[in-house]
Amino acid sequence: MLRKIAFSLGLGLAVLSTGNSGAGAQTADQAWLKYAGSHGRIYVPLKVRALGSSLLEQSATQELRRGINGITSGSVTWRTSAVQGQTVIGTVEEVREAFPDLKVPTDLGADGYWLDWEGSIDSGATLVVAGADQRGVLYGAFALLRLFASGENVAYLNLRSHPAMEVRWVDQWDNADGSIERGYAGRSIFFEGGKVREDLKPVAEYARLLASVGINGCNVNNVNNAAPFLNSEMIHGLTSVADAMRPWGVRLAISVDVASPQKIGGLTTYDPLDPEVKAWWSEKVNEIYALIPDFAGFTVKADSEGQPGPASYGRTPADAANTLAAALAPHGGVVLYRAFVYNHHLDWNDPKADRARAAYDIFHPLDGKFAPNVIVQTKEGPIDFQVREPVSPLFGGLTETSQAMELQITQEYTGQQRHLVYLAPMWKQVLDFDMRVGGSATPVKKIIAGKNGGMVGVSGVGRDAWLGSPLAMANLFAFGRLAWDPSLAPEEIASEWVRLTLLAYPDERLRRDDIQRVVDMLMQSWPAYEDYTGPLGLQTLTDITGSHYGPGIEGSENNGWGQWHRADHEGVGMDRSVATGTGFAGQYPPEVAKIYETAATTPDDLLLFFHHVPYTYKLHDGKTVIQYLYDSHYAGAAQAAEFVRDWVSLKGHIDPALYDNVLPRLEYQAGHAIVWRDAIVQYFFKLSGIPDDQDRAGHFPGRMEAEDAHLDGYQIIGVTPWEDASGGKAVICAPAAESSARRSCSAEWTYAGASGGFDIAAQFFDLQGGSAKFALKVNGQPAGQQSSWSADAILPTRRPHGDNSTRHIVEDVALKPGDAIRLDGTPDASDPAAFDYIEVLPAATDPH
Ligand code: GCV
Repeated sequence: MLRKIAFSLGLGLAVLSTGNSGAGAQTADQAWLKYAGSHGRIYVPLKVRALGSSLLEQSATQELRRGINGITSGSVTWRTSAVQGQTVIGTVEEVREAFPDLKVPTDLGADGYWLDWEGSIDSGATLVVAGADQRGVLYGAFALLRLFASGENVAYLNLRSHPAMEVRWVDQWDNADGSIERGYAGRSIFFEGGKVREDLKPVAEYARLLASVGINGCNVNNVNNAAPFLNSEMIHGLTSVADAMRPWGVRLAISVDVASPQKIGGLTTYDPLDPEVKAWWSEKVNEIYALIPDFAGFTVKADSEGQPGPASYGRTPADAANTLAAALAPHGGVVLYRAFVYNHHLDWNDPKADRARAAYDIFHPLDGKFAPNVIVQTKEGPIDFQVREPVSPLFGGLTETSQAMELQITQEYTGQQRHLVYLAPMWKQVLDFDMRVGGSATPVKKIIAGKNGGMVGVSGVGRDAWLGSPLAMANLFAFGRLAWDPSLAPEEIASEWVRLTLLAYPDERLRRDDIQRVVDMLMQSWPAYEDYTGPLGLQTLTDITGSHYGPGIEGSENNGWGQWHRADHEGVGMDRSVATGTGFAGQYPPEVAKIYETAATTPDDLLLFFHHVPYTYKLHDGKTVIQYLYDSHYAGAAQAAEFVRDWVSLKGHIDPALYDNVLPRLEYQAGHAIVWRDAIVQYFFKLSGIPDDQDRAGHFPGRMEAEDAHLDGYQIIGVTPWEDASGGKAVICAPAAESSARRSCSAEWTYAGASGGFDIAAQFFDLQGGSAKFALKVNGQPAGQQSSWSADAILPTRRPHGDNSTRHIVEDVALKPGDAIRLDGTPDASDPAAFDYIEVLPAATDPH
């Protein structure tokens, strides 16, 4: 069982809620660009000579000097060897001119680089960093530093590389007021109070971080609130943002509202085919390029989730995209038109209605009708960044159109950075998926790399240490690495990131095993999250109309949003077959469509996405669907607990600050995984009425419900949704503000188990609006160390349910039959010290 949650949860919750905002400068060094050391023996000519003086080459040179200096003369100087000679940096033309005898490649792809070692370790060497172009120089410098810092030997190196995709962008969903839609790491680094921020140093550092993994574009504003960004004042402000990112080869893009000609231009229409509208866009685009000559282009969300669009005038997405494209084309800009267009007022009672169909139904007929500088940007799955979805069939349905795949780095439906979920394995499956277009091998990565397409990652970085959680940074890193080279293995990327992030600590005790342990944690994290949230293609079983965080199974049903799973007493899953369902399966090319058409041929992990089956339906290994639902939730929660033990085993081997930052996050995750497990297991147990063959569903040894206690002041409430609390009920103490006479409430049980030493977990609701206090007592005395705590985390929502249900463990409590166990709760402001149950657990060995 988990240990020390009691001790560290307070710290952890503080970390979860406040991060490092306001604490010193926000720099790329806080991520993977630490340059503090290396564990391999590295040989490096220390002198860096720049052949060119362009802006990007200056950045490359400065970075190389900084990196080499840091790695070789910082606090971790062991095992580096200075080599006589020089590290030379420049474009291929410059290198050719400076070294006429060198066989410099003549066919490097755009943005590519060549790293070449000439000479020897003993008698002196020239280490060449040659870029196909200026960006290539920068990427070559970062590639070399990555090798150094991850402990690779670069002596006698000869390496060339170029990106597989042209579009390698991140999208921010930042609002002008400084908030970030689906951001979990503080406020915007770009905007505040309706304007561009004055301090853009973090923007420059962000661009540096992005460049280090080859990202070349950044769209800075929310697709849902784009109109203000075309005001002339804002465009002026954006020039500073472009200036901050330019030295790192990251081009600025913005989201635009297609109704802008009317909303801010004062026209009476925004019909994309109206000549005045077209002229307005051209003029606006000219205004932008006059200030930002390397402006990258526009991203568009239209006719989607309430955003205006061409449908208002009976026009198509191609009409709207082409109008914008025509304005941008003379300047070399592009339009990323999002295929996330669907009707969110679908009829839930219509068995043929299916949101998953929308992108293909709308965009496939337009194939070939888009201007060459339009790229259709499609989310990787047909719904919305769920924990597992099939690949969007649209990738196979647009053979004449440039395409980009949109992925989500910010963990909206995958734990919001409070849960460790390394997403590269999910992305890799999508990239490798063979669409069989025309009956031949067409992996999605090949489709998007063709015709100037690529990958766009919704990143959501903020002022709180970029993504808030240090381990979540692996996702940003992996996104860039995969957009550069989608053939990389997620494990390889994880290993690289772990070495860059963890090796920076000058402790020789960090062993190969430790590195592998963290890599394994990352690799196990997406499967674990899928197991305890929504396995078998059910999608993330969260309230899709709320925070998208904790369990909320029925939130997906009975509404028009179309994220349905259709669970009833008999069975579960959406029938998307052609024969009897919505026909979605038929949107794939024939070989793939055939696989998804029947339950027998559909892979188990997508079964319920494509088929409605009885709970007793047998998966490929013979296990029933219902038993799998029970088992996977227990296995996923057990894996989350294992992450804590894995991390604890690194104590003393890694940077103590990193260790302390991550541990409470993992402890919190382990507790929240139990909330997920219990919610989904009890929901399907009740709905199906089918017992768990391991007898866990509905049985919680050692659990004592709040509603069964002798209550003094506490009132029993029904929790909504009911499955988010054990037995559907919890207790609240009337908030102090509403009942000034009452300062605290208590719940008391008489212990009837065996004598011995135990841990006691208290499952409480940590609500915003105050910091309620709790104290656990046995026979009137504090139950042990850390038996008092505060509910001071910032978790979603202000009413008790699965978003904010969390646990505190009091360790080593001596109990004997007849003992009185009491939990005192003291409300604070509007936080009513709500709790669900306590649980007496076997005491575990302390792994700390
Ligand atoms: C920016 C989902 C998210 C929204 C997001 C939308 C989109 O629905 O919950 O926050 O809006 O996707 O991608 O446009």
